[in-house]
Amino acid sequence: MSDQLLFQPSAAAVARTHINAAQYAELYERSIKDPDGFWAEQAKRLDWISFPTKIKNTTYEYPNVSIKWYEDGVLNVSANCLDRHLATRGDQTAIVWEGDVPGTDDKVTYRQLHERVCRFANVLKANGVKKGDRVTIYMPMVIDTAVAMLACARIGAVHSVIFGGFSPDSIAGRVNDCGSKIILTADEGRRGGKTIALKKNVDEALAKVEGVERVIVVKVTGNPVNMQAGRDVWYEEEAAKVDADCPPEPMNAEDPLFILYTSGSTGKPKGVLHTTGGYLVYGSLTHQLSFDYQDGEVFWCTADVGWITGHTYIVYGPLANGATTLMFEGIPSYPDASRLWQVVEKHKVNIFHTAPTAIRALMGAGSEFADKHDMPTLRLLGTVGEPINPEAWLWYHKHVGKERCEIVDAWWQTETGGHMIAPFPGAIPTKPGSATKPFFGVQPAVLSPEGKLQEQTKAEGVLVIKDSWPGQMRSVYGDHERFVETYFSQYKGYYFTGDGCRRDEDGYYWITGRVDDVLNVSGHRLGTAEVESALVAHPKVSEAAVVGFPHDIKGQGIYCYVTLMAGEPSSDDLRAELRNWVRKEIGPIASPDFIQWAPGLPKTRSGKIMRRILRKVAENDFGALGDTSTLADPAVVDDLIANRQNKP
Ligand code: 6R9
Repeated sequence: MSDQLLFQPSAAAVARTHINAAQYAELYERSIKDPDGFWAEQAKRLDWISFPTKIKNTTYEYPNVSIKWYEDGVLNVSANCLDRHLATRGDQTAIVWEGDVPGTDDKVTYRQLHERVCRFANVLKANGVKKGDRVTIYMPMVIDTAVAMLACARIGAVHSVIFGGFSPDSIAGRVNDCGSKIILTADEGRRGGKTIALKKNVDEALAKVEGVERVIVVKVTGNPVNMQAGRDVWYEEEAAKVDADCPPEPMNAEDPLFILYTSGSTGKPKGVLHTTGGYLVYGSLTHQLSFDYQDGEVFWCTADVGWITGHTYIVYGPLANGATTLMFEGIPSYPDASRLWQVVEKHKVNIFHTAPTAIRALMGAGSEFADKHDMPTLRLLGTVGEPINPEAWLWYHKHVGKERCEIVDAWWQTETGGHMIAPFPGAIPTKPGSATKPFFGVQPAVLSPEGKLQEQTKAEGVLVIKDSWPGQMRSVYGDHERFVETYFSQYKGYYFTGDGCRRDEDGYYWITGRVDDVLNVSGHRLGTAEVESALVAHPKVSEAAVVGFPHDIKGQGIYCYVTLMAGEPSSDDLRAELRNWVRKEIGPIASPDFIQWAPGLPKTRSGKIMRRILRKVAENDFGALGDTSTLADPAVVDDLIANRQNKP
């Protein structure tokens, strides 16, 4: 596929856009030359209790990295998402909810959402939650989950949302790390025609952590669950005891808003910390401009609220902008591959946003599902989470967008809070597979792996960012040193993204994927180290090494090399047992695709596993194993090649 396939913005997109090509160029330049002036101006999009006089105060200088934006400003996120809209759009729909079961739906207006958030906030207070306390949220895709997040923001509590697919062990680790004393959950979740035992998972997690005093349970399916007296309460009963009057807590712009755990290349998941003012300015601005959101439109992002995409582009960005945001409880393939398109038509969606893995899966199911639906209201399609292959981009454009919709491929990360590289619709021509150009205030740079700045336009290497933007994470919760070491130590003076990229002759960025030991499986981040430590926790496993390999639908699959304890016989049953074990330890997203028995792993004489070789074997690329002379025992490589797995 040529880089030169270029799509000009449609006449309709050019006519309606907030920002045209000339304005993009001019404002981008201003945002870099005068960040204080530019971001002070942008801050006016929010309601402040006290408008900031200090705008940017950041340094990437190792090891004194410090990031502050709007540091003397005072505001409340929930007031910005709710209260300020009541006078102008109190009766407008804020959230449309589409249930897993076709035919089930719901909606709330801004006024109703405001009331529900205030009531939930009072329930939190009545249960002892104070400003600064961490609140774990392990809930399904229901309106009450957005309510719970906003209720935390209203009283200044810091939420930590855990994706409903994570296991009890993963919950326990996250609850323990942030020291949260309260968990908000539901009896069960629904997904793809199945139920997910959320409360049961919380119970199992709590057998492993101390300090949790209260579990508040929202009724979703109504099936019976265990309630531990003195610890567990039903939300509905608590809500009946409080009123719906709860003034928003004035928060400093740099007060924490939430923690979200994400995988890195080493150790356990990190608690990415986002704060109040900069996050909301950046989240709401990117939501408005990268999707060219305009009043009255219905915006649908298919992510789960358990991920950053759900935080910024289901809840905070859209609601800060007074948008109508759609929350979908189900999955793209249930009951069949036309579900998303039925929902688009049913709720008259204007902007639709999903991940490449879903696009590839739906493409694989057959174009006829999308072709049956005209979806006349659709005008813009987003893609996020992993690199999109041009074939999937073109399919999306043709079969979903009917060659009429703009496509916005947005590159960003949990750490960045909002979009970083993405085409402004109506201003920037797109190339299938490229996230195109940086957002305001974002200065990407390409370095050689050794750290040399590539100054020429056409370049390839690792992607770093030169200076801070308001949505940037501020720290790793409870471990600032880990923050500094992870993102600022390898390439001094830059924020290291962990991604590789190419910049073409037009200055367009093409993200090529992670250059560290982070996997991207169906758009979900997973550290190889996490899967390895789950495997070695099994009593029959002595050693394990995990790498990614290209997977048609998931983007990357999980390939595991496992060395068993001496004398332990290998078998397909054990393979199945290990697969289930990893699912149980981490969650179904970590389920290994392949497990290869490896009597030995390729190690250097100093004992380091040579992952390069393991990756090549997993990729079936034996011609390019490179230098194996530093291996302690070169013979292990022949054994690995001879026993490569090609069926699960
Ligand atoms: C938002 C989100 C971040 C990693 C990131 C990169 C990959 C995300 C992408 C993309 C190519 C895009 N990624 N968007 N790669 N094109 N448009 O996904 O956050 O879960 O933290 O993942 O995802 O590798 O570094 P997160």
